[in-house]
Amino acid sequence: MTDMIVNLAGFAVIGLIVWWFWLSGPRSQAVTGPGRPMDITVEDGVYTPARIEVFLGKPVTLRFLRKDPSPCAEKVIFSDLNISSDLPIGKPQDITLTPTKPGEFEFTCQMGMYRGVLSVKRG
Ligand SMILES: [Cu+2]
Repeated sequence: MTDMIVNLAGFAVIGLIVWWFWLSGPRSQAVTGPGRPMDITVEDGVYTPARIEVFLGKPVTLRFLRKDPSPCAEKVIFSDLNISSDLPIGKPQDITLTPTKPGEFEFTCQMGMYRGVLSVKRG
């Protein structure tokens, strides 16, 4: 009986981990447009916010603030948009772009551990 409870607890933990990493989606979201830069913190393996909504044809500035000193975080790459940039530690790095096609564009560190999504909407 005790074994079964332990097993069930184990499955519950596994389920929670699966949900957290693969199914819960980005844990923060922000919308931005022309004007003010959008701050994105790079820390503890996550971009915050990890999902950024922008509008087609409207220039935006994404301001990356890297707090993670590990080499993992040293670059941000928008592979679909042919944009990449080095991120200095503790110093904001701006990336300005104008979305030219709608859709969802992933941005990652060079190893793909940090992950974020740029969602381009028609507007
Ligand atoms: Cu990495």
